[in-house]
Amino acid sequence: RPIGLFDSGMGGLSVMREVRCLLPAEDLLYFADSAYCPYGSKPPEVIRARAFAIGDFLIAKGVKMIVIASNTTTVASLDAARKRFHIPVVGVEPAVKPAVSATCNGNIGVLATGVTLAGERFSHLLEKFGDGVNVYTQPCPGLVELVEAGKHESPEAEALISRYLDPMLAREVDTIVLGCTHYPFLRPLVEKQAGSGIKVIDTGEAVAKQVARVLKEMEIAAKNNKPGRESFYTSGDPSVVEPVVRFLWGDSQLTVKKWSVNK
Ligand code: DGN
Repeated sequence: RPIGLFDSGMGGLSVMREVRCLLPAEDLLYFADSAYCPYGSKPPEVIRARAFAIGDFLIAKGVKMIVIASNTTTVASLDAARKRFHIPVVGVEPAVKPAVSATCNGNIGVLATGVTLAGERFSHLLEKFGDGVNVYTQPCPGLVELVEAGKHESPEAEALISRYLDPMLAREVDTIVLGCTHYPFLRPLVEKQAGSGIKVIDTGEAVAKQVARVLKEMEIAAKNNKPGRESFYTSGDPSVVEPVVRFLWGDSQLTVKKWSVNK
């Protein structure tokens, strides 16, 4: 049985590539909720309703675990999803703890969506790990849309990133957290603008390790060593979504199927 992963769009592929790397034998099923992207500006109840509808779809497809590959959706729905679904549900959150260990001068910047930064989970993270460090947060409207359009290496992306990074760099952050799963695709531009000596951290690898731990604990890991397969679905228009998924996933043959998940 596959592991199901989803996001508002294609950002969660940055988590899926880490899962694929760590767990080559697992079948993976990805759902991009492109018709409802971006989630960052939507009320939490709407995001939660999407998470429930998508979870039902993934379970109908036979998944053995759900990975909410979106910080925004984790904030809005992880606890409720764990109550609703009778299979393990793994979420993601900004890598504040690793950033606190990594910083030398105590100045950390976090890039994420407004929903993630305003959520209780994020304030808890700061209460738990943020003692003695300065954390500068920056919501980044527009970046998700550029990744969705396959423009993660474009001059527009470069300009928007500089608008969001400059105030942080002026405050001498030495560590930057990519707190949205779309942003790892922008890592080269973020690193270029931040310059050497600034660490850029995301959560993909930590999430993949958590997925591996849960599979082992529940004794549901793939039993053979055959390479796992991937399948891709979207609520959007596959003819628009497919080329971008091919590009981001690095496979010019893959196909994306349509699935209209209704509330
Ligand atoms: N990729 C999502 C996240 O990690 O928060 C954000 C998606 C969105 O639609 N804003």
